[in-house]
Amino acid sequence: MQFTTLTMCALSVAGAFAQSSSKTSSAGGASSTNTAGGQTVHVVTVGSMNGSLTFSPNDIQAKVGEMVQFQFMPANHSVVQSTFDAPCQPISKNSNVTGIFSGYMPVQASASTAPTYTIMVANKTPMWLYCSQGKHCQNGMVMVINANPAANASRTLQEYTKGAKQATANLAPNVAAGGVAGTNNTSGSNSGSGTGTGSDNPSSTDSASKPSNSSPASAVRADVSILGMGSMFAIAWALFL
Ligand SMILES: [Cu+2]
Repeated sequence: MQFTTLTMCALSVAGAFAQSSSKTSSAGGASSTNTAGGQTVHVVTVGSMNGSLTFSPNDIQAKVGEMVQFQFMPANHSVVQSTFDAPCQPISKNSNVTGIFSGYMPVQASASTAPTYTIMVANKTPMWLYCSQGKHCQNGMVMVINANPAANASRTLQEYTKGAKQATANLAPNVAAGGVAGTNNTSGSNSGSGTGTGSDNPSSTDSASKPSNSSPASAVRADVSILGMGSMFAIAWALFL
């Protein structure tokens, strides 16, 4: 599971029953699309079954109102938002933006489901993200949502990665914020709502490196009880499937 764009109805429980569903997957696992309604969810795999320190994909474009779901592989990663200029530090340290933080997501190597963390994209401002575990940020576990090379050619994922490499510390916020946690099975339940907020100046993109990984065990399906639909929606979804 590398890059998946899921489209699902997260607008109403009734919608889950009303909408048709389809799923396509490319043979190479490069991408797949689920549609069951109106909501697009971009899936990012955090880490990998082989232990690589990657977000995959690491450079995505998401429209306002779309969602990004992080799916966590072993062993223990996180997603934190920083400014472009201060990688490996929570954005709240360097701006008035709270930013997103998934919390740490420990996952056993034998796990058959992946914890998830889902945000809604609130605007087109680039969101610079890193993993706060160990030296993962310094070692390149970084990504960007909505890089904007047209607006600022010097702000690339490549440059952000360079900055991360030189960071003297890798810090995490105290509490999770900005998204909704769940699991990628259909029996999970959760509640709450979240909004991802960009807070940085426009930036550029680096599409040179798309880290590869494999997650053979994870026939991953996005948790549907995202963004506040709660357990009722999860149950509805399970029935619907
Ligand atoms: Cu990590």
